[in-house]
Amino acid sequence: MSEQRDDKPEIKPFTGPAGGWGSLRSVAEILPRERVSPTIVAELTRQNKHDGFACVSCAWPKQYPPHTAEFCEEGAKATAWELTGLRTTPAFFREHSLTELRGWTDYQLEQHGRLTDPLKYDPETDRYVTIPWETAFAEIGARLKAIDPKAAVFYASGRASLETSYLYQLLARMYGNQNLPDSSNMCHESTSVGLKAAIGVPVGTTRLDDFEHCDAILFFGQNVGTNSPRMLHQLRSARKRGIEVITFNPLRERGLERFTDPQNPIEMATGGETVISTQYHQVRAGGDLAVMTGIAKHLIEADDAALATNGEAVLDHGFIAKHTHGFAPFADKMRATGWDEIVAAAGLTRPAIESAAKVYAKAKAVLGIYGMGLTQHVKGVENVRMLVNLLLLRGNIGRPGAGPCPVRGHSNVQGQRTVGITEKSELAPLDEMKARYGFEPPREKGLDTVEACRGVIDGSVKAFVALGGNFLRAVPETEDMERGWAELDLSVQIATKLNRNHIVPARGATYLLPCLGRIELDRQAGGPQTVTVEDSTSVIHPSRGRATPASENLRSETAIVAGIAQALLPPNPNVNWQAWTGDYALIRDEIAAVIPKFFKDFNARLAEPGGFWKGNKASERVWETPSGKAEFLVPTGLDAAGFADAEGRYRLITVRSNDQFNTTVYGYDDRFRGIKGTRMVVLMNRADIARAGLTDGQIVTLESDAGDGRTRRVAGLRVTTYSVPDGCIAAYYPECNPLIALEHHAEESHVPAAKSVPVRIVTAQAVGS
Ligand SMILES: Nc1nc2c(c(=O)[nH]1)N[C@H]1C(S)=C(S)[C@@H](COP(=O)(O)OP(=O)(O)OC[C@H]3O[C@@H](n4cnc5c(=O)[nH]c(N)nc54)[C@H](O)[C@@H]3O)O[C@H]1N2
Ligand SMILES: Nc1nc2c(c(=O)[nH]1)N[C@H]1C(S)=C(S)[C@@H](COP(=O)(O)OP(=O)(O)OC[C@H]3O[C@@H](n4cnc5c(=O)[nH]c(N)nc54)[C@H](O)[C@@H]3O)O[C@H]1N2
Ligand SMILES: [Mo]
Repeated sequence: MSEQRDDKPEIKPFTGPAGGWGSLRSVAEILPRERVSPTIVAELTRQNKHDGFACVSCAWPKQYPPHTAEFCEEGAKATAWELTGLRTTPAFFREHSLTELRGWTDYQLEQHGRLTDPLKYDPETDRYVTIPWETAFAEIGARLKAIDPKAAVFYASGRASLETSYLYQLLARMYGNQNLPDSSNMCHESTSVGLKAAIGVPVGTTRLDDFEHCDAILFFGQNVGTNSPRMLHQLRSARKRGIEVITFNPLRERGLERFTDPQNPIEMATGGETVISTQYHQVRAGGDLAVMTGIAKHLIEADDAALATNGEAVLDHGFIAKHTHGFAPFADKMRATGWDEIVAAAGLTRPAIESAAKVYAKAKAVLGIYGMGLTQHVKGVENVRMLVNLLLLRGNIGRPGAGPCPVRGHSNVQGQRTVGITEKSELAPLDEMKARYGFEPPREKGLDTVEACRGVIDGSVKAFVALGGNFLRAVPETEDMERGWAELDLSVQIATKLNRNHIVPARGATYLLPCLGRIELDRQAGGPQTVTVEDSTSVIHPSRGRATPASENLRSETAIVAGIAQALLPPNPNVNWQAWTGDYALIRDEIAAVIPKFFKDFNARLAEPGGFWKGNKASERVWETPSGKAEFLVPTGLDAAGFADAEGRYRLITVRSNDQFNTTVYGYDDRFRGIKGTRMVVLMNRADIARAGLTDGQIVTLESDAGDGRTRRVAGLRVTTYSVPDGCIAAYYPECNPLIALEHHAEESHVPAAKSVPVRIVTAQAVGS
């Protein structure tokens, strides 16, 4: 049922709610599929508990006190995926060459389970062969020493703990670069750049209990039912209080419509469900700038009218005067922008936009929740800033129930930035590290993801170390990237499962180093270890793994990073990799000393139930911006897509299914969208299908329309009728990444613009001719 059968998929609208029995069935199916033993199922009850482990799926905060089962369908899948009984052993690699494996799907590659032994690619036999850990470290150290440190990249995928991440950035900087891109560069970097400039902090200001105090939520471009399902509990309780949830999303996403709580016996028994969105607006891809302009215009003009007649003000003038800068030019721009332009760019009617504005104008405390639908556009940073503009108009930052709430992706992606995994000097504690360790940290800006890709393609990047992830599959410009990758001197992949990145070897040497997952017991010289992660709301949690490791030959991520460091760096009396690996509490002491602002008394604070909050100045209305105030931004336009419409050109939205975690494909069942057995679909509305002369079920090819003369194609996609706005189509990530031009990314933040990719549809005959 969740098997792949592209030629005979089952596609029919899903009529159930998010959650409910479908969610429990889905969990029940994945456990046997992954051969997870019954004793391991018990681990699920420890998920997201204070003495348990932090879920390895998304970064949504954990409720305290927790539910009996503080996990969701997706979290259970992620746990099962990590604790699988299946193994990808050295024998597997004796049987399969890399050439053969390159013909496999992403799903098949990960399906053989956990990696068990350190491996090195042998070009003679085109196979991975085992290598002792110490030999691997020594060879990696020697290769890195032989190149200019500026030509090496240290990527992190967002899952590794604060302890490992701190060591990782120290390793890169002591070696001589800050080429430290992480998955955040493909994700919420638009948030980090936009919020920092607007309100002085690079993260959201809201916390879990704000859901209890808000009286409206603006929900932009985040697919809660699939990507952060535990938030449905907070949304459900907020809805039970009668608050309004106004959603903007081109696709009708089930989790944003209706939810049945699988942990509520009465709802489960009676088929009861909660309507999540009270208004659902299917905005055009990239149309949010226009929507938000419309809302702001409505508010400002209503306020102008009220003031002219001595009525009640609509804007919070006290807040604007005391706390913000740049209001006047912003308001003028909103007044001057015409409704015709707004309606055309948003793809929504004026009454629809005004109905949202009216709710916002009355609400006393409003949360602005958002995800990739805002950040992954050419104007992704402007999208984020425009949402802040809206919040500032009514003082909706720094009071209970109000503020921006970016929903982060990987479970520790925000935390990795907090402890210095960043290519930007101003965000890393360089002076503190210099003083403590006595070395000169590089100050030159490092490479972000887009710049690292450029370097791989043009040959200036020679070595690539990856702390998790599937970089080659996650980034745009697949074809050039794979070609460039094959020319590298060195590829080091620290991973739990085999993926596409691992089977594209470097010309020099390729190492595949298998690590412990977070759910597994991490025993070091000093005994069993605890690690920490930071969630989307800046709360830091301990996580203790207990499950038996997938193989005796695994090492912890911390130990692997330290192993590379010891082989590469000259001894330094202040940096004791060996002792730190033996006892992670010592690493936390280092973090506390170097970043006291957030981590003072780090070890002691791990005992705080529910985790500890690292604090957030903007939430106290202290604005760490150059003006000392929160900044309004005048948007430069109304369309976030960054390209004009043209005959035959579509805006392709790349999305995740309910059966995947990023490039990891758990199965072929996107339950909420009613698509089973295939991921090779292109979702399109009925009128567009007819206008293009296509039929539902027809197989087509998508072709990039980036206007740079390059041919980029993905073939074999099934036209599937779906509710999306005119001119917008949707298809799955990562299958469609070969269509995205590297230079099609967000201005300022460099996040690849994966939510509005210019493409054309060509039929099989046309491609062949
Ligand atoms: N199960 C599961 N959980 C995950 C992940 C996973 O793959 N699987 N990935 C994790 C990661 S790393 C991340 S970053 C998050 C991602 O979580 P999300 O932020 O939800 O990201 P996407 O799935 O890419 O979906 C974005 C949503 O934006 C909508 N959208 C697209 N374009 C636009 C637009 O122009 N405007 C508006 N308003 N909406 C738009 C899409 O229809 C979709 O509903 O989830 C994390 N959690
Ligand atoms: N077209 C398009 N492209 C996108 C996106 C999109 O929406 N559309 N989204 C972007 C986003 S938001 C993100 S975050 C990136 C994701 O990019 P990445 O973070 O690079 O990719 P993942 O798929 O999360 O990485 C999966 C791999 O991580 C490894 N892994 C899993 N657990 C562990 C662990 O505990 N330790 C270690 N060391 N390795 C582990 C496994 O080998 C697994 O195969 O993709 C981006 N790319
Ligand atoms: Mo992400």
